[in-house]
Amino acid sequence: MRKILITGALGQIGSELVMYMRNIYGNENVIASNITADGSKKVLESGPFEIVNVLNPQQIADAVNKYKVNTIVHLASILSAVGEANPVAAWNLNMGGLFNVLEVAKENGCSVFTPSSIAAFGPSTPKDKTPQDTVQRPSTMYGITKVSGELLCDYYFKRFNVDVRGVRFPGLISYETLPGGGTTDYAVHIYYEAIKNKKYTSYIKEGTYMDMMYMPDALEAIVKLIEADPKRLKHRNAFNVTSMSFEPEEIAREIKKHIPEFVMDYDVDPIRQGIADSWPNSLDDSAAREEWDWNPKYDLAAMTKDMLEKLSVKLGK
Ligand code: VAH
Repeated sequence: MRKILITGALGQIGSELVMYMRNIYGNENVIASNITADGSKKVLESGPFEIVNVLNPQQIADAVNKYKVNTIVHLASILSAVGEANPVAAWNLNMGGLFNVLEVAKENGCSVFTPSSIAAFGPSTPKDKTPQDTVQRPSTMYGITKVSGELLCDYYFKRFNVDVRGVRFPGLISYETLPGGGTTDYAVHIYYEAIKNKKYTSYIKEGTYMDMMYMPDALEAIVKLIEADPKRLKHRNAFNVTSMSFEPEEIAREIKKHIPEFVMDYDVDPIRQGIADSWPNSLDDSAAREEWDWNPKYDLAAMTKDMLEKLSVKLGK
């Protein structure tokens, strides 16, 4: 039976992954951990919770030993926009935290899942249908930590036989917990603003394509890869995964099908626009489909319908 420790469990992915995994593996077998206890009551009250600062390896080891953990899902990370504002903090947390998790996993025989990102690609990467194996020269500190993390995970697998796996997530869209300082966050905020104010001012300019994914598909991808037959895996860390690629005008048009009076204008943020311009327009996710049956269910139309329905309830509109 899996005993799973999730770091960053009160963040955008973690707050939903904890509940998703508790439904599959049992509440007591999924230990949520976070640097603070400030977040989802559902997570805090439905199963074990520990305060863990991933920069303190003893706290990770104590949680692993206390619950006899055999699987670590490492999500604690600083995202792209916050990372550009605080590059030293981003390097320290993203690399220091991952290193500590891999060392604890090595010493305790744990497997590891940790996500990379489309941010691991840069301006010299082929932009359309970006291949699984290609040039990776990211131009953001976040992207540098992601490609470095991919290489560190490959090293721990090859050198120490730590069963570590990961995906390159695109922008993740969800209604439970807001994202924490990314570049793709506009694709979440637009839904909140459409319901609250029927208008949105985008900080990403028209025509800027980025890969995106609805959270239900992301949660399924994590568990599918964790449970995949290792003999099928030709890659391990950082499978390209995507569900859709769109630019601001396309998501606005889809919202207008539900809220006809919705209007969008632009006030472009040069920093986040520069980050977005350095990323791919679309990924080739064929390796994930071939090696562990990746198969997303939500496209832009289905995601928009569900997001607006769920947010109308959440926002009492
Ligand atoms: C960010 N949402 O914008 C994250 C993600 C692909 C982007 O890594 O930084």
